[in-house]
Amino acid sequence: MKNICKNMKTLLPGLKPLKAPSGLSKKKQEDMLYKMCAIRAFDSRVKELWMASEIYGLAHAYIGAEAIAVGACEAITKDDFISSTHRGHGHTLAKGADTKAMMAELFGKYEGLNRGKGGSMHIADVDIGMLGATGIVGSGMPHALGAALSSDVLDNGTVAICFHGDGGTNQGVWHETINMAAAWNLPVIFLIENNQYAIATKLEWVTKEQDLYKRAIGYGIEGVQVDGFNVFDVYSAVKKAVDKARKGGGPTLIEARYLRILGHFVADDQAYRDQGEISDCWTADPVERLKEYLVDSETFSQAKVDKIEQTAKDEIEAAVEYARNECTEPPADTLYDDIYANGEVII
Ligand SMILES: Cc1ncc(C[n+]2csc(CCOP(=O)(O)OP(=O)(O)O)c2C)c(N)n1
Repeated sequence: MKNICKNMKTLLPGLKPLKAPSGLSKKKQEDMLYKMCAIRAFDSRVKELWMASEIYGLAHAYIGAEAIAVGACEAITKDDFISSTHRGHGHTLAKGADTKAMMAELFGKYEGLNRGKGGSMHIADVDIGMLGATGIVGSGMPHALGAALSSDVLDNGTVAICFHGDGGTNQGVWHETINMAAAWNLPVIFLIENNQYAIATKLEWVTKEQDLYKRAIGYGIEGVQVDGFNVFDVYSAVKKAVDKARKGGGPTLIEARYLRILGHFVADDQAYRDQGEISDCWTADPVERLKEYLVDSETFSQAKVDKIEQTAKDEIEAAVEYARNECTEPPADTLYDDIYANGEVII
């Protein structure tokens, strides 16, 4: 593995070479690489399209965090649930959303996943258990709790994963949700994506205990810290937590440590940040680390890895072309559709 800077070592104490868990099939490893490459390509194009004013609404790239969403979603099934954040493209793609319908949504087109009304920050795909991205920090917590409560009431064995940032952990709803999940022993995994920043605020400025997983002790549940740049680490920790939750073992708090590589939103130039720290982040690039591991471990040839990456890029490019050229603007008379569950609008 390439040199990891001192700062990185301090922030990511668990950073070590990748190693696939024993028994993880080649197919699963290929899926992981494909999805991580697709997320990277999707958000790289979103950044360009946003800067060119081709897509609407604020957009937050998931670049650098791909290992977290993919590692976690590979450990659950289509019937399970996830709740998301303002940085939700990676979660949605990892859960299996259609790339064309997703890109159309960001273009504000009628063929989009949410008919163009959700956009980047409120994208949802309930059919695959993706309960929704949300612009309100911390508000995905009760969504996941509700899904876990329904699993308990219906006794159907499903689990819910709640993705959220380190900034979200200082919201009141975070504490209320985990306390209730713990007290009622619900099948939910709280997955903190700790990238050390909430917009331009460093975690250390606002939180005394930097190891956020340790908060689990206060709720009487298990807490685990993993390297968020390492897809296999995330996968193994989430799989263990999911297996436990399905057997009635209750919630787990997982802190996936990574560093935000890009700005808070796609046009943020991070002038408030040490530029050396940003370039150092790229040495831990989760996509490159996975590609390197798969070739070095002779799981796949370099040609196969290149092909997987190119196929993912091509899929995203086809999604851009579809959203740009084949989709339509929402008709004006659909403005009030899909706002209330029963379709009634009271003005
Ligand atoms: C309740 C609430 N407070 C403040 C904001 C403004 N805001 C948007 S994103 C953000 C930072 C979130 O940081 P974090 O949860 O760590 O997620 P990250 O962006 O790092 O992935 C803030 C403060 C908001 N959207 N909602």
